[in-house]
Amino acid sequence: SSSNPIDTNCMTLTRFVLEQQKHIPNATGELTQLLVSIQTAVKAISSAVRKAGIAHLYGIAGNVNVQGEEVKKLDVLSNELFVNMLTSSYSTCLLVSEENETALEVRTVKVCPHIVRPAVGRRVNLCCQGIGSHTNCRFFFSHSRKQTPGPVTPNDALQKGNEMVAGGYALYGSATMVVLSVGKGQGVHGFMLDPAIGEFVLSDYNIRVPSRGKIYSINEGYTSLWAPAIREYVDSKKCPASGKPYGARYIGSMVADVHRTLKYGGIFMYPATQDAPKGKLRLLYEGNPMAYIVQEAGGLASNGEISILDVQPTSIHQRSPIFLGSKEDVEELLAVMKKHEGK
Ligand code: P6P
Repeated sequence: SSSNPIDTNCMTLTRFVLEQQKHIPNATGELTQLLVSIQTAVKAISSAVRKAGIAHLYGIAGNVNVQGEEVKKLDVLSNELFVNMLTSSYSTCLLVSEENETALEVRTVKVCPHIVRPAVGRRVNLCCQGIGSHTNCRFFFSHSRKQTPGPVTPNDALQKGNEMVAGGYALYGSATMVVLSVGKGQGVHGFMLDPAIGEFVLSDYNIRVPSRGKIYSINEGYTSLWAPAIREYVDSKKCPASGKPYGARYIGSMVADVHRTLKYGGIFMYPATQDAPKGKLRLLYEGNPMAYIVQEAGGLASNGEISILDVQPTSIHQRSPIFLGSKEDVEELLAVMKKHEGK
């Protein structure tokens, strides 16, 4: 960085997206407008997360979300923030959020093309991790354009991940980061929040997933519930016939686990289990944004049979098994799953 006390030419997220807009035919600036409103919500949540303990934002809000899980205060706050910021951005017509059983139709002056599924920090287990950071708050978004004529309906949200025009996530770790891609071929880039100027500044240009990693990430507490193929694959990482074993890392926050996988490689897995035949993670607002990012960064994301982005959604809160990360690691797992097919 320059010797000046401040960077007089810093590349902010807004400036970066505006510049990328030049390469996108008939860009209208609505996506940029949307991202500005998303940034405002992420900054406000970052501030709330950092003082959650003092502001007594911990604890149970007393209500439950569509999954029947207790929702903590910060989740309610962050959901309200995103809904309000996105609604007032006049650049989206439909919102799907885990906190709302049905899709929220945004009645704006004009029907805007963007459909945003902000999956805000649902289960914000605000435990102060070893390094005093909060890793479970996350927000990710997947934007797609309205494909049907006429007024918006909840079914407009049921689009394949391949229809997305942008996707990304925010991670409130030791720093607050936004990682996103604004279109196929546009690459994946990371921006770190600089509290001094309240801007997200480019910190990781063109993130690429290594073709193979040395880490597997799965909740081994459920080993007894896995299908034989998953068990065989994980065992082969722990006790390989040759070569060194993989390391194990599992934070229990999808954004934190996927962010590590994106940066350092390896594989993140949330398989179907006996008691969750479709797995636990939601296709529309967890699987799709993460698959979009990982694939744009050169990795793979599969449901065990096809690419996550090719799955045709049938309901806004549906779940899907998810296997994503380094191309060679995911291909190796899929080969083991194929071997077990029809057994
Ligand atoms: P498990 C967090 O509760 C979450 O929705 C994801 O962020 C995370 O990957 C997963 O659930 C963890 O689930 O069953 O391993 O605790």
